[in-house]
Amino acid sequence: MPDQFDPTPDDRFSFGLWTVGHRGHDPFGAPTRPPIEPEEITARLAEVGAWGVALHDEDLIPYGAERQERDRIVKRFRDAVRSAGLVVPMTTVNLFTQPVFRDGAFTAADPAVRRHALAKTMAAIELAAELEAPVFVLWGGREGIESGAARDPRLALERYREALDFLCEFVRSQQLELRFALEAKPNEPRGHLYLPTTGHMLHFISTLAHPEMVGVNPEMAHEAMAGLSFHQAVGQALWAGKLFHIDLNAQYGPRYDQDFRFGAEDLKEAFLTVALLERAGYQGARHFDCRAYRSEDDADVYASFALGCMRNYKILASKARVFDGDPEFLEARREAGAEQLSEPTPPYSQQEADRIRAADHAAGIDVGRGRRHERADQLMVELILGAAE
Ligand code: GCO
Ligand code: MN
Ligand code: MN
Repeated sequence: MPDQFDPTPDDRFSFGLWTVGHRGHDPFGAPTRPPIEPEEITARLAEVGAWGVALHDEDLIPYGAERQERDRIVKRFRDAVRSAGLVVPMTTVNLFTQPVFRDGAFTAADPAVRRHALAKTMAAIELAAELEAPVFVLWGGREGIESGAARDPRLALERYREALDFLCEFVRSQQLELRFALEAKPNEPRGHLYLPTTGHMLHFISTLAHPEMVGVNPEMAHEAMAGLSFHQAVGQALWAGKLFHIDLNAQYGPRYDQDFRFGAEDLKEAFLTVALLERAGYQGARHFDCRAYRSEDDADVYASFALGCMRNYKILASKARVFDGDPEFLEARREAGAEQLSEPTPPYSQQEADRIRAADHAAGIDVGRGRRHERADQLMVELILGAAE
């Protein structure tokens, strides 16, 4: 039965072709779902209330396709997107599947591989422009090592930086509005990836020639693989004005990248993420980078998995409105210091420094008083569990 949690295009939910299109294969097993065309994925996404469809170049165009065939494929897909009433909020380039990228792409030791990676990315940027995608994600799946014996990380990072600078100049030369969003992951498929967390990415961006063109695409599963809190990574990205895109999904602790349905694990972290995005007025795509369990068929993929991601977001968003608006919650959070933290510290001046040093601030602090985080957290948990509405 449809209800207020069923998605509409106004919610700006998007899925990658590679997510709902995933056929259930894994390193140990063959596909469990039959092949499906991008056009059918697009139509089915529209049916369940999604707003956008994202893609890698190779989700649509086979590697090495001739120009004519490529143009035909792109036209057919554009028509399908248009007739489904969807948009393409993000595209990306696959720099990890082909054997040529076995030792990296932008950070490959072999300069010819690095040039090939740039050429493939420039072609993918042209595709982004044709599909009117405003954001281009770069996820460095092969940018890393298993053994550091023959790699100085400083050199690899320098090559990485040069690639980004090159690509920013390319986008400027084409007078495109496109912005880049860098996606961190600690490992998988390489043993160690360069720039393994969103925090690493944020610093890296500050070294670029055009930092204003580059932001981040944090993924929930990837921060969890590193044992980190996703909403804190998202918070730092928002604080830096760099949340250009987001990959929502779920992950059970530090293990292989599970890419589960949003809300399938760690509901508290999912809630804190949604509350933060909604409070911050995040305007970008709410993108799900996840895949249905291998055990499922395509009916489950749309009716339970895709719809589930979107419904879970909306259910959590409605709870976040209570969390940020209901007097009982506001009072509990105030008691735990939420308002105190919003009071700024005065900027440095000689007088201010003297004043601060002259007073005995510690004397006024009741060190015996608890900070009431237990109560704020318990209330939040009751809200998530549905006991406090
Ligand atoms: C993964 C990554 C990818 C990227 C995608 C877009 O773990 O495999 O999250 O799904 O998000 O390649 O760049
Ligand atoms: Mn992932
Ligand atoms: Mn991702």
